[in-house]
Amino acid sequence: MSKTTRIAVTGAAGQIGYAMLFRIASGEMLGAQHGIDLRLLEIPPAMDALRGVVMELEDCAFPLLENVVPTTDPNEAFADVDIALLVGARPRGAGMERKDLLEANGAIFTTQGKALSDNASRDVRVLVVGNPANTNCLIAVNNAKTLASNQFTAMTILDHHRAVAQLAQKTRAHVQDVRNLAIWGNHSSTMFPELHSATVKGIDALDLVTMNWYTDEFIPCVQQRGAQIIQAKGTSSAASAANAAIDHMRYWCTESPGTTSMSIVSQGEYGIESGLVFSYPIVCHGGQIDVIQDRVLDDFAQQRIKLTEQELIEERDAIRHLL
Ligand code: NAX
Repeated sequence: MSKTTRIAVTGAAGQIGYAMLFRIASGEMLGAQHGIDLRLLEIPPAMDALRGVVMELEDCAFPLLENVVPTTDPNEAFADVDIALLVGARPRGAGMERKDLLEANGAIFTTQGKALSDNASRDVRVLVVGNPANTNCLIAVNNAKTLASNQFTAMTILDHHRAVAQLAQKTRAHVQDVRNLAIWGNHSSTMFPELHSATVKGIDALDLVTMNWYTDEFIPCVQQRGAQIIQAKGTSSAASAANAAIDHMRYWCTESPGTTSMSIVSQGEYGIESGLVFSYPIVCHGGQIDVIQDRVLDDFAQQRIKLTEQELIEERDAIRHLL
Protein backbone atom coordinates (compact mmCIF):
# COMPACT_ATOMS: atom_id res chain seq x y z
CA MET A 1 0.00 0.00 0.00
CA SER A 2 1.65 3.27 -1.07
CA LYS A 3 -0.43 5.94 0.65
CA THR A 4 -3.58 6.64 2.56
CA THR A 5 -6.18 8.75 0.79
CA ARG A 6 -8.59 10.70 2.95
CA ILE A 7 -12.05 10.86 1.41
CA ALA A 8 -15.01 12.91 2.66
CA VAL A 9 -18.52 11.80 1.73
CA THR A 10 -21.44 14.05 2.65
CA GLY A 11 -24.96 12.66 2.92
CA ALA A 12 -23.22 9.42 3.85
CA ALA A 13 -26.33 7.80 5.36
CA GLY A 14 -28.40 8.44 2.24
CA GLN A 15 -29.16 6.07 -0.64
CA ILE A 16 -26.21 7.03 -2.82
CA GLY A 17 -23.88 7.10 0.19
CA TYR A 18 -24.90 3.55 1.06
CA ALA A 19 -24.35 2.38 -2.52
CA MET A 20 -20.97 4.10 -2.70
CA LEU A 21 -19.12 3.68 0.58
CA PHE A 22 -18.57 -0.07 0.44
CA ARG A 23 -17.19 0.12 -3.08
CA ILE A 24 -14.83 2.95 -2.14
CA ALA A 25 -13.67 1.02 0.93
CA SER A 26 -13.04 -2.10 -1.16
CA GLY A 27 -10.68 -0.14 -3.43
CA GLU A 28 -12.87 0.20 -6.52
CA MET A 29 -12.36 3.95 -6.78
CA LEU A 30 -8.60 4.28 -6.31
CA GLY A 31 -7.18 0.78 -6.59
CA ALA A 32 -5.57 -1.66 -4.18
CA GLN A 33 -2.50 0.49 -3.49
CA HIS A 34 -4.43 3.20 -1.61
CA GLY A 35 -5.41 2.87 2.04
CA ILE A 36 -8.73 4.61 2.70
CA ASP A 37 -9.60 7.03 5.51
CA LEU A 38 -13.30 7.93 5.36
CA ARG A 39 -14.79 11.16 6.76
CA LEU A 40 -18.57 10.87 6.74
CA LEU A 41 -20.69 14.00 7.11
CA GLU A 42 -24.38 13.92 8.01
CA ILE A 43 -26.98 16.10 9.68
CA PRO A 44 -27.99 15.27 13.28
CA PRO A 45 -31.27 13.43 12.46
CA ALA A 46 -29.35 10.97 10.28
CA MET A 47 -26.56 10.18 12.76
CA ASP A 48 -28.20 6.98 14.06
CA ALA A 49 -28.50 5.67 10.52
CA LEU A 50 -24.89 6.70 9.86
CA ARG A 51 -23.71 4.81 12.95
CA GLY A 52 -25.35 1.71 11.46
CA VAL A 53 -23.53 2.26 8.17
CA VAL A 54 -20.23 2.62 10.04
CA MET A 55 -20.88 -0.67 11.87
CA GLU A 56 -21.49 -2.39 8.54
CA LEU A 57 -18.27 -0.93 7.11
CA GLU A 58 -16.42 -2.35 10.14
CA ASP A 59 -18.12 -5.71 9.63
CA CYS A 60 -16.72 -5.99 6.10
CA ALA A 61 -13.15 -6.00 7.51
CA PHE A 62 -11.96 -4.30 4.33
CA PRO A 63 -8.15 -4.63 4.18
CA LEU A 64 -7.79 -1.11 2.72
CA LEU A 65 -10.07 0.68 5.19
CA GLU A 66 -7.86 2.30 7.83
CA ASN A 67 -10.20 4.74 9.53
CA VAL A 68 -13.82 5.96 9.54
CA VAL A 69 -14.95 9.20 11.19
CA PRO A 70 -18.69 10.02 11.29
CA THR A 71 -19.42 13.67 12.07
CA THR A 72 -21.93 16.50 11.78
CA ASP A 73 -19.18 19.14 11.57
CA PRO A 74 -18.05 20.12 8.03
CA ASN A 75 -14.73 21.45 9.37
CA GLU A 76 -13.95 18.05 10.89
CA ALA A 77 -15.26 16.17 7.86
CA PHE A 78 -13.06 18.09 5.42
CA ALA A 79 -9.85 18.28 7.51
CA ASP A 80 -6.96 17.38 5.17
CA VAL A 81 -9.19 15.48 2.73
CA ASP A 82 -7.76 14.59 -0.68
CA ILE A 83 -11.18 13.88 -2.19
CA ALA A 84 -14.58 15.32 -1.29
CA LEU A 85 -17.78 13.75 -2.62
CA LEU A 86 -20.58 16.20 -1.88
CA VAL A 87 -23.64 13.98 -2.11
CA GLY A 88 -25.87 15.31 0.69
CA ALA A 89 -28.36 17.95 -0.37
CA ARG A 90 -31.78 19.22 0.55
CA PRO A 91 -34.49 17.47 -1.49
CA ARG A 92 -37.41 19.42 -2.90
CA GLY A 93 -40.17 19.42 -0.23
CA ALA A 94 -43.91 19.81 -0.74
CA GLY A 95 -44.80 23.29 -1.98
CA MET A 96 -41.14 24.25 -2.52
CA GLU A 97 -40.43 26.38 -5.59
CA ARG A 98 -37.22 25.92 -7.59
CA LYS A 99 -35.99 29.19 -6.08
CA ASP A 100 -36.57 27.87 -2.53
CA LEU A 101 -34.66 24.71 -3.40
CA LEU A 102 -31.73 26.71 -4.76
CA GLU A 103 -31.76 28.86 -1.63
CA ALA A 104 -31.92 25.91 0.81
CA ASN A 105 -29.05 24.19 -0.95
CA GLY A 106 -27.21 27.48 -1.23
CA ALA A 107 -26.85 27.57 2.54
CA ILE A 108 -25.40 24.02 2.60
CA PHE A 109 -22.91 24.58 -0.23
CA THR A 110 -21.80 28.01 1.04
CA THR A 111 -20.87 26.41 4.37
CA GLN A 112 -19.24 23.41 2.73
CA GLY A 113 -17.27 25.53 0.24
CA LYS A 114 -15.86 27.60 3.12
CA ALA A 115 -15.11 24.50 5.19
CA LEU A 116 -13.25 22.91 2.25
CA SER A 117 -11.30 26.12 1.73
CA ASP A 118 -10.32 26.30 5.40
CA ASN A 119 -9.56 22.64 6.02
CA ALA A 120 -9.05 20.43 2.96
CA SER A 121 -5.75 19.33 1.47
CA ARG A 122 -4.44 22.06 -0.88
CA ASP A 123 -4.88 19.74 -3.87
CA VAL A 124 -8.32 18.38 -2.92
CA ARG A 125 -10.54 17.16 -5.75
CA VAL A 126 -14.23 17.96 -5.23
CA LEU A 127 -17.21 16.29 -6.92
CA VAL A 128 -20.70 17.68 -6.33
CA VAL A 129 -23.47 15.09 -6.78
CA GLY A 130 -26.26 16.66 -4.69
CA ASN A 131 -28.84 18.49 -6.81
CA PRO A 132 -29.07 21.02 -8.31
CA ALA A 133 -25.51 19.76 -8.79
CA ASN A 134 -24.11 22.37 -11.20
CA THR A 135 -25.35 25.36 -9.23
CA ASN A 136 -24.45 23.79 -5.88
CA CYS A 137 -20.94 23.35 -7.27
CA LEU A 138 -20.93 26.98 -8.44
CA ILE A 139 -21.78 28.09 -4.89
CA ALA A 140 -19.15 25.83 -3.32
CA VAL A 141 -16.34 26.92 -5.64
CA ASN A 142 -17.15 30.60 -5.15
CA ASN A 143 -17.02 30.19 -1.38
CA ALA A 144 -13.77 28.22 -1.40
CA LYS A 145 -11.57 31.29 -1.73
CA THR A 146 -8.24 29.52 -1.15
CA LEU A 147 -8.82 26.73 -3.66
CA ALA A 148 -8.65 26.84 -7.46
CA SER A 149 -11.72 26.56 -9.67
CA ASN A 150 -10.32 23.50 -11.45
CA GLN A 151 -10.52 21.59 -8.16
CA PHE A 152 -14.35 21.60 -8.37
CA THR A 153 -16.57 19.48 -10.61
CA ALA A 154 -20.22 18.40 -10.75
CA MET A 155 -21.55 15.05 -11.88
CA THR A 156 -22.88 14.51 -15.40
CA ILE A 157 -21.12 11.21 -16.02
CA LEU A 158 -24.28 9.30 -15.03
CA ASP A 159 -26.05 11.07 -17.89
CA HIS A 160 -23.12 10.15 -20.14
CA HIS A 161 -23.42 6.48 -19.16
CA ARG A 162 -27.18 6.56 -19.73
CA ALA A 163 -26.67 8.02 -23.21
CA VAL A 164 -23.97 5.48 -24.09
CA ALA A 165 -26.23 2.61 -22.99
CA GLN A 166 -29.20 3.89 -25.01
CA LEU A 167 -27.13 4.32 -28.18
CA ALA A 168 -25.49 0.90 -27.75
CA GLN A 169 -28.90 -0.76 -27.33
CA LYS A 170 -30.33 1.01 -30.36
CA THR A 171 -27.41 0.05 -32.62
CA ARG A 172 -27.11 -3.48 -31.12
CA ALA A 173 -23.54 -2.74 -30.14
CA HIS A 174 -21.58 -3.07 -26.92
CA VAL A 175 -21.20 0.01 -24.72
CA GLN A 176 -17.45 -0.12 -25.36
CA ASP A 177 -18.09 0.30 -29.09
CA VAL A 178 -19.57 3.76 -28.45
CA ARG A 179 -17.06 6.63 -28.58
CA ASN A 180 -17.02 10.43 -28.38
CA LEU A 181 -20.55 10.98 -27.16
CA ALA A 182 -20.97 14.00 -24.86
CA ILE A 183 -23.37 15.59 -22.39
CA TRP A 184 -23.47 19.38 -22.54
CA GLY A 185 -24.75 21.84 -19.95
CA ASN A 186 -26.79 21.32 -16.83
CA HIS A 187 -27.61 18.08 -14.99
CA SER A 188 -31.31 18.73 -15.54
CA SER A 189 -33.94 18.15 -18.18
CA THR A 190 -32.27 20.79 -20.40
CA MET A 191 -29.02 18.83 -20.71
CA PHE A 192 -27.96 18.11 -24.28
CA PRO A 193 -26.79 14.57 -25.01
CA GLU A 194 -24.92 15.10 -28.28
CA LEU A 195 -24.33 12.47 -30.96
CA HIS A 196 -22.82 14.64 -33.71
CA SER A 197 -19.28 13.43 -33.01
CA ALA A 198 -20.24 10.04 -31.59
CA THR A 199 -19.27 6.82 -33.32
CA VAL A 200 -20.26 3.18 -32.92
CA LYS A 201 -17.56 0.71 -34.02
CA GLY A 202 -15.98 3.64 -35.85
CA ILE A 203 -19.13 4.55 -37.83
CA ASP A 204 -20.77 7.95 -37.28
CA ALA A 205 -23.68 7.42 -34.88
CA LEU A 206 -25.93 9.71 -36.89
CA ASP A 207 -25.48 7.43 -39.92
CA LEU A 208 -26.83 4.53 -37.84
CA VAL A 209 -29.96 6.13 -36.33
CA THR A 210 -32.65 8.39 -37.75
CA MET A 211 -32.82 12.06 -36.86
CA ASN A 212 -36.31 11.40 -35.46
CA TRP A 213 -35.00 8.79 -33.06
CA TYR A 214 -32.23 11.18 -32.02
CA THR A 215 -34.47 14.20 -31.37
CA ASP A 216 -37.75 12.57 -30.27
CA GLU A 217 -36.60 9.47 -28.40
CA PHE A 218 -32.92 9.53 -27.47
CA ILE A 219 -32.61 13.09 -26.17
CA PRO A 220 -35.84 13.03 -24.08
CA CYS A 221 -35.01 9.54 -22.77
CA VAL A 222 -31.60 10.65 -21.45
CA GLN A 223 -33.02 13.92 -20.10
CA GLN A 224 -35.89 12.14 -18.29
CA ARG A 225 -34.14 8.93 -17.26
CA GLY A 226 -33.93 9.91 -13.58
CA ALA A 227 -37.67 10.62 -13.47
CA GLN A 228 -38.42 7.33 -15.25
CA ILE A 229 -36.45 5.43 -12.64
CA ILE A 230 -38.34 7.14 -9.81
CA GLN A 231 -41.61 6.25 -11.52
CA ALA A 232 -40.61 2.61 -11.92
CA LYS A 233 -39.01 1.84 -8.57
CA GLY A 234 -40.43 4.53 -6.34
CA THR A 235 -37.01 5.85 -5.31
CA SER A 236 -34.34 7.74 -7.24
CA SER A 237 -31.25 6.26 -8.89
CA ALA A 238 -28.73 5.28 -6.27
CA ALA A 239 -26.48 2.40 -7.41
CA SER A 240 -25.98 3.90 -10.88
CA ALA A 241 -25.29 7.32 -9.36
CA ALA A 242 -22.78 5.84 -6.92
CA ASN A 243 -21.14 3.97 -9.78
CA ALA A 244 -20.92 7.18 -11.80
CA ALA A 245 -19.34 9.09 -8.91
CA ILE A 246 -16.73 6.35 -8.46
CA ASP A 247 -15.91 6.38 -12.18
CA HIS A 248 -15.76 10.21 -12.25
CA MET A 249 -13.19 10.28 -9.46
CA ARG A 250 -11.18 7.32 -10.76
CA TYR A 251 -10.91 8.89 -14.22
CA TRP A 252 -9.93 12.25 -12.73
CA CYS A 253 -7.23 10.70 -10.54
CA THR A 254 -5.86 8.47 -13.32
CA GLU A 255 -7.25 8.68 -16.86
CA SER A 256 -10.52 8.26 -18.70
CA PRO A 257 -11.06 5.51 -21.28
CA GLY A 258 -11.50 8.09 -24.05
CA THR A 259 -14.13 10.83 -24.02
CA THR A 260 -16.42 11.25 -21.04
CA SER A 261 -18.56 14.10 -19.67
CA MET A 262 -18.00 16.19 -16.55
CA SER A 263 -19.26 19.54 -15.38
CA ILE A 264 -16.40 21.93 -14.74
CA VAL A 265 -16.03 25.66 -14.16
CA SER A 266 -16.18 27.07 -17.69
CA GLN A 267 -13.28 29.16 -18.92
CA GLY A 268 -15.44 30.24 -21.86
CA GLU A 269 -14.88 27.11 -23.98
CA TYR A 270 -17.33 26.96 -26.90
CA GLY A 271 -18.55 30.48 -26.07
CA ILE A 272 -20.18 29.45 -22.76
CA GLU A 273 -20.25 32.17 -20.13
CA SER A 274 -17.10 31.91 -18.01
CA GLY A 275 -17.62 30.82 -14.44
CA LEU A 276 -20.71 28.69 -15.04
CA VAL A 277 -20.41 25.03 -14.01
CA PHE A 278 -21.05 23.44 -17.38
CA SER A 279 -20.85 19.88 -18.70
CA TYR A 280 -18.44 19.40 -21.60
CA PRO A 281 -16.84 16.55 -23.52
CA ILE A 282 -13.85 15.74 -21.39
CA VAL A 283 -10.75 13.64 -21.44
CA CYS A 284 -8.77 12.92 -18.25
CA HIS A 285 -5.10 12.00 -18.18
CA GLY A 286 -2.26 12.41 -15.69
CA GLY A 287 -4.66 13.59 -13.00
CA GLN A 288 -5.96 16.44 -15.18
CA ILE A 289 -9.32 17.21 -16.75
CA ASP A 290 -9.18 18.64 -20.28
CA VAL A 291 -12.10 19.90 -22.33
CA ILE A 292 -12.10 18.47 -25.85
CA GLN A 293 -11.86 21.66 -27.84
CA ASP A 294 -12.39 20.71 -31.48
CA ARG A 295 -16.03 19.66 -31.65
CA VAL A 296 -17.92 20.93 -34.68
CA LEU A 297 -21.42 21.94 -33.58
CA ASP A 298 -24.21 22.51 -36.09
CA ASP A 299 -27.11 24.95 -35.56
CA PHE A 300 -29.24 22.30 -33.85
CA ALA A 301 -26.48 21.48 -31.34
CA GLN A 302 -25.72 25.14 -30.73
CA GLN A 303 -29.39 25.92 -30.01
CA ARG A 304 -29.61 23.05 -27.52
CA ILE A 305 -26.42 24.19 -25.83
CA LYS A 306 -27.70 27.77 -25.57
CA LEU A 307 -30.90 26.52 -23.95
CA THR A 308 -29.11 24.64 -21.18
CA GLU A 309 -26.63 27.51 -20.72
CA GLN A 310 -29.59 29.87 -20.30
CA GLU A 311 -30.99 27.68 -17.53
CA LEU A 312 -27.66 27.75 -15.72
CA ILE A 313 -27.49 31.54 -16.06
CA GLU A 314 -30.97 31.80 -14.50
CA GLU A 315 -30.00 29.48 -11.65
CA ARG A 316 -26.84 31.51 -11.09
CA ASP A 317 -28.77 34.77 -11.09
CA ALA A 318 -31.18 33.36 -8.47
CA ILE A 319 -28.29 32.69 -6.03
CA ARG A 320 -25.93 35.48 -7.11
CA HIS A 321 -25.94 36.92 -3.54
CA LEU A 322 -24.21 33.72 -2.36
CA LEU A 323 -21.26 33.98 -4.72
P1 NAX B 1 -31.00 10.73 0.14
O1 NAX B 1 -32.10 11.65 0.54
O2 NAX B 1 -31.18 9.25 0.25
O3 NAX B 1 -29.69 11.10 0.97
C1 NAX B 1 -29.25 12.42 1.14
C2 NAX B 1 -28.55 12.47 2.48
O4 NAX B 1 -27.98 13.76 2.60
C3 NAX B 1 -29.49 12.27 3.67
O5 NAX B 1 -29.01 11.21 4.47
C4 NAX B 1 -29.44 13.62 4.39
O6 NAX B 1 -29.53 13.47 5.79
C5 NAX B 1 -28.07 14.13 3.95
N1 NAX B 1 -27.90 15.58 4.08
C6 NAX B 1 -28.82 16.56 3.87
N2 NAX B 1 -28.28 17.76 4.14
C7 NAX B 1 -26.99 17.54 4.49
C8 NAX B 1 -25.92 18.38 4.88
N3 NAX B 1 -26.08 19.72 4.98
N4 NAX B 1 -24.74 17.82 5.18
C9 NAX B 1 -24.56 16.48 5.11
N5 NAX B 1 -25.55 15.63 4.76
C10 NAX B 1 -26.74 16.15 4.44
O7 NAX B 1 -30.59 11.15 -1.36
P2 NAX B 1 -29.72 10.34 -2.41
O8 NAX B 1 -30.60 9.47 -3.20
O9 NAX B 1 -28.54 9.75 -1.72
O10 NAX B 1 -29.28 11.53 -3.39
C11 NAX B 1 -28.39 12.52 -2.96
C12 NAX B 1 -28.37 13.68 -3.93
O11 NAX B 1 -27.90 13.24 -5.21
C13 NAX B 1 -29.74 14.29 -4.20
O12 NAX B 1 -29.63 15.70 -4.19
C14 NAX B 1 -30.07 13.79 -5.60
O13 NAX B 1 -30.99 14.64 -6.25
C15 NAX B 1 -28.70 13.81 -6.22
N6 NAX B 1 -28.51 13.04 -7.46
C16 NAX B 1 -27.64 13.54 -8.37
C17 NAX B 1 -27.33 12.88 -9.54
C18 NAX B 1 -26.35 13.42 -10.52
O14 NAX B 1 -26.17 12.81 -11.57
N7 NAX B 1 -25.70 14.58 -10.29
C19 NAX B 1 -28.03 11.60 -9.88
C20 NAX B 1 -28.56 10.89 -8.68
C21 NAX B 1 -29.20 11.79 -7.65
O15 NAX B 1 -30.52 12.09 -8.07
